[in-house]
Amino acid sequence: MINSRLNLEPVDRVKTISPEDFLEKYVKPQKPVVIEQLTHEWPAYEQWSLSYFKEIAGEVEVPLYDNRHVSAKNKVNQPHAKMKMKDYVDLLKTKSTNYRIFLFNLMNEVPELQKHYTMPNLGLKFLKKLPFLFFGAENSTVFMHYDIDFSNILHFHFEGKKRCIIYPPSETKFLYKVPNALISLNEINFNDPDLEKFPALTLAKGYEAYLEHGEALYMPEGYWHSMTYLTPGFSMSLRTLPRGAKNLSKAIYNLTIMRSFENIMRKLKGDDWINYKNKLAYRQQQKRFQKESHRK
Ligand SMILES: O=C(O)CCC(=O)C(=O)O
Ligand SMILES: [Fe+2]
Repeated sequence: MINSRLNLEPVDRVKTISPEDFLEKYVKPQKPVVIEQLTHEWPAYEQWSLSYFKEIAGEVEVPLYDNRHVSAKNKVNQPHAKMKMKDYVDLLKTKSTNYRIFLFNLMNEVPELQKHYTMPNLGLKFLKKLPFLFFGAENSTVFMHYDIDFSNILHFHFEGKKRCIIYPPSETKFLYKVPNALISLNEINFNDPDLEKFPALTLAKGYEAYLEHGEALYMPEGYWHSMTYLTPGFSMSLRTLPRGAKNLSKAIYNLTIMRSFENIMRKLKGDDWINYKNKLAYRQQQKRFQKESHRK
């Protein structure tokens, strides 16, 4: 375990699960679970590796992201570099890069990959058109965030080993959320948090999971997640739309009003807007923390 100072319990693990049990025990209560053998019948389970992707998608130009902080110039969704897949896989194996592939629909470029998996029979309808891929080198970390569309996510991991720290939406109030964004303060390292500076984190109750080749993590709607690649590897995520009207309307709000407002403010105010939001996030969180501690 990398740190035991955050309040994290291990995610439940099952080898396999019936759709009835999955819906009843995990989807209804919106609880995460790792399904260890969901991919064992897939050709992907045998075939997918970094070397295989180099072979089958070597010439595809892939967008890459590193962990530079958000600024008016560097929008969250804008790639920081591009490279051919074959060169990227070589770089990954040298272990010394922060560049990650994030939310890339490689299946569009290499449709053959779609023959290597099937939609899991878990009682949820996954969106066939949106199988996203993520790649990372040893020790690269994906900042703490939740996904804009509030979907239920099945996150499959391949090749390496990965650590996932996740929090239910109920914990948002302790996570130093940046206003009008879906991220925690960039400055927090969830693998080694400065709890003197960010004491509210000690109140947040979350989960952690270590994923190995072929394992799938179910993350319910609006769950916060931060992933660390412990060895070079890659993941695929499948998603479903939120089930209730409340989260669906939040998703629509995020994708429309929140995004446009953010873009306008960044255009008008640039980095001042981003610095203002970060300071506000910290101040508000500290105030809430002090109130909460008084009550105890
Ligand atoms: O593991 C990663 O690289 C990011 C995963 C993620 O953010 C997601 O599946 O939504
Ligand atoms: Fe995500």
